[in-house]
Amino acid sequence: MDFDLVVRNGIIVTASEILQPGLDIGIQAGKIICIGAGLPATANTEVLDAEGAYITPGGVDSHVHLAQANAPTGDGWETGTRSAVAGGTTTIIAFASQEKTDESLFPVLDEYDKTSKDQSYCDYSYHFILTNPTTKILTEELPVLFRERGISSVKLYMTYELMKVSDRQVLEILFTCKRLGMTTMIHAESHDMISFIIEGLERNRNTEPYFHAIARPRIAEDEASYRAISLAELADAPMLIVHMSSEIALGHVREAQGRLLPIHAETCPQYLFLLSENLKAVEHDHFHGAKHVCSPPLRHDPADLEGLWRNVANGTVTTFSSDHAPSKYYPEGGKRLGLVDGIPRFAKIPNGLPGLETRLPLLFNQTPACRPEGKARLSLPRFVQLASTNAAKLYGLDGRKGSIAPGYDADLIIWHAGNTGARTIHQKDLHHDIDYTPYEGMEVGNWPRYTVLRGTVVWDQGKGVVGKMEYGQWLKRGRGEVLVGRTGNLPRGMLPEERGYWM
Ligand code: DUC
Ligand code: ZN
Ligand code: ZN
Repeated sequence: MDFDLVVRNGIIVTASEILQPGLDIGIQAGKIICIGAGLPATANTEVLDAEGAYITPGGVDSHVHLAQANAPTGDGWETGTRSAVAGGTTTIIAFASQEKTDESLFPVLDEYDKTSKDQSYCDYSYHFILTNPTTKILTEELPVLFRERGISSVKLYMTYELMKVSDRQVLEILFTCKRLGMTTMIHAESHDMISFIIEGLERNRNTEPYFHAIARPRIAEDEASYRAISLAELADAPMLIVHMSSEIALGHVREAQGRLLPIHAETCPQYLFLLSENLKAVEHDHFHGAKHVCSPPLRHDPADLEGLWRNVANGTVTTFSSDHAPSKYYPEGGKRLGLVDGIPRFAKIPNGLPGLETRLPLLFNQTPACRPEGKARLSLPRFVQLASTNAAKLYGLDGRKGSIAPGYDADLIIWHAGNTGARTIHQKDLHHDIDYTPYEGMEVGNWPRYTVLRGTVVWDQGKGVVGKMEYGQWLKRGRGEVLVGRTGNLPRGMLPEERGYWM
């Protein structure tokens, strides 16, 4: 067997196992062909020595915003995906977003395709954000988008005047997605609670960045999450609640999962590592807290972080994504849009943080690879589930992405051996096109030494990003897998024949 690449001498970690040390991965035409001891190398074979380091699947980040019209100072495809590979991520799923006035999704998709074509360092796909789910879109367009373009998931917002859909529309979308085999993602925060509080804060002139966290209390997420789960239960449809930040809301998810409802949860680094006190930051000017404005907001108490970590460890959380949705701080159109005539107005600060490049090192730092005995928050296989495998399965990429096994794309992270990869996170070392990182100064015990995408090294920590921008491929996705529970449930108290009366 003539391999193009053999990766030797690593410790391979999958979503279920840590394989014995010293196995080789044989790669041909971008695919993993076999795993074994002492695989042969010919004159045509490149050999990469992992030197005993852990090897995990290339990261799959299923929640990334690039080239979004509402974030003109955010990352585009070139810079966003460059930072992805530098942090070990080989696949992203970004968002193509419908505006309320868009009557058809096809022109939206074509426009968005122009922003990504030949401009991605990593492989990619899109979710569609639906803001105006007309009958034509639901009955005629979504089936074609799924069948022909491989877009098998949509995201909905329960808040934001310009984005939100009503509960009735959520139901219509859930029933449609269930029928088509698409996955529904939902941003669950109560719009009415938030807009009511914002009015009061503005009336009382409490408009500094910190008040963003006051405007969107945990109860707004808790209530909307429970409502979203109830709508999914009525529709008997799989759902993923995105960027969860509240232990109570995760408790609703866990309770639903306990009843075998197919409810999945996503969380993000900011809700595991950062607190609302960051919104009071005044490093260079009094408005610096704006750098930490994201929604849901950062929570107040270290106990909030602990609550989330428990849900990461106990299996309630299905995916760990960056929600990379940044805006620069200084340039016009960025975070300082919230400074109106010199007066802070938190409600006008663009929402979102950068995090694509730092997502995996921050999580890997919580595994036994970087922590002393007994101090790790998650096992290495659990890291792999959260970093890669679960998102690949949930969003219809299984068999190709998210695992180290024969037949899969040869997407790998080769970490540094032992404790030789420790690093402090500094903005100056990152590859995004954003002028800050919220993780500045944090220490991580390891960093990807090599990132391999389809058998090609695209990141080499010694040399930098060595992949080519046009190398990233569009991924036509299939039907997502239900990873938690199952469909076929009856809402509590409903008679078996009841749905038949109205469906
Ligand atoms: N929702 C996201 O998914 N990302 C950024 C901001 C938001 O509200
Ligand atoms: Zn959101
Ligand atoms: Zn997002």
